[in-house]
Amino acid sequence: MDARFSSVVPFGAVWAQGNERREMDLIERILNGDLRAVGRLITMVENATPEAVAALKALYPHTGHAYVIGVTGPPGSGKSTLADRITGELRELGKTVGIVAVDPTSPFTGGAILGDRLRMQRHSLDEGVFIRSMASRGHLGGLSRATNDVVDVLDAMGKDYILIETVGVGQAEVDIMRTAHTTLVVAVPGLGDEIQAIKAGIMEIGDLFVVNKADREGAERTVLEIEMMLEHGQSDDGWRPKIFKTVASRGEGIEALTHGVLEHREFLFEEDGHGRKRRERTRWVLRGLLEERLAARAMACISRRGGLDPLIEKIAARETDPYTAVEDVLRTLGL
Ligand SMILES: Nc1nc2c(ncn2[C@@H]2O[C@H](COP(=O)(O)OP(=O)(O)O)[C@@H](O)[C@H]2O)c(=O)[nH]1
Ligand SMILES: [Mg+2]
Repeated sequence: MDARFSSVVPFGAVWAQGNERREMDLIERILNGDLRAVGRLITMVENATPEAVAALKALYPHTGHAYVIGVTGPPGSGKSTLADRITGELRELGKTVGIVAVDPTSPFTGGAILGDRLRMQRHSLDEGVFIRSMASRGHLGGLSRATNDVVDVLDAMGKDYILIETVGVGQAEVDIMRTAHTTLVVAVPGLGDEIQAIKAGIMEIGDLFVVNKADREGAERTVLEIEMMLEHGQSDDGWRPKIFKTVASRGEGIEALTHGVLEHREFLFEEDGHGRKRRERTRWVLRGLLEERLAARAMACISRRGGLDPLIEKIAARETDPYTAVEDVLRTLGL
């Protein structure tokens, strides 16, 4: 028999210790900004492994320092180009930046993300910038929470600013933006209907509005349209959303936009809005986790009792009702 296996310490315990050591190592490396370790953990987060949860727990005390900027708007409106330009401005201020490009439609590294990479290539050799794209596949608990976790990882690795770029505008994007302190909503001239379409939900979460591609005809009208929409809404924290015109591809208007972000940041700090946003984000993460974990336990309980189908049949036959069935499961779980 191999001498390693005849040790007095059971093999399982040795293995667990080895695992723990590897995990500590991973945490340490991430805190030191090791890019490969960060990349590995993000992949683990994307695959929702138990090791990812353990690592996120260990990293959590080291989070809460980064300032998170969300960039959302229709595909092709110039979000990646804007993110790239804002990154340039922040780098000039001596700040480090993490970029998370979220593409819920692409099941693999598709054209859009490849394009994003190209547009952000300017910073690909800059050690102060970390870029990561995320696809939608297999996110237990949803893409928005996985994104939130990835932001925590970049926060723990010490990035000063983190930019989250979404692919389009919809409910998924609204959820993703919950992680951001400042949300930029990007529009382009000549997309009147688009603005109408994004009016609900997205308009409410915008702290700053960007009319990009201002080199195109109709930029002024788009600004007016947004102004009109903003007049109807009233932000509950006293911040008056601002509108910026940019030509991201030429870098025009980016300095003013970046200053707008910093101004909103100042505003949040003064009004304790920073703490409020953090608590809102925490509330949302907590609720999401609770729902997910409780539902998983309930489903496990149901499958131990033969699965959902027999239960559905019983309800259909009026032998029981959905309320009683759920109460039964909760009682079994001790809830
Ligand atoms: N004319 C013009 N084109 C731009 C501007 N900003 C970005 N683009 C181009 O618009 C296309 C889409 O930009 P991208 O940043 O990928 O948009 P995203 O899908 O929102 O991330 C690219 O070809 C950019 O070069 C701009 O201000 N004016
Ligand atoms: Mg993009």
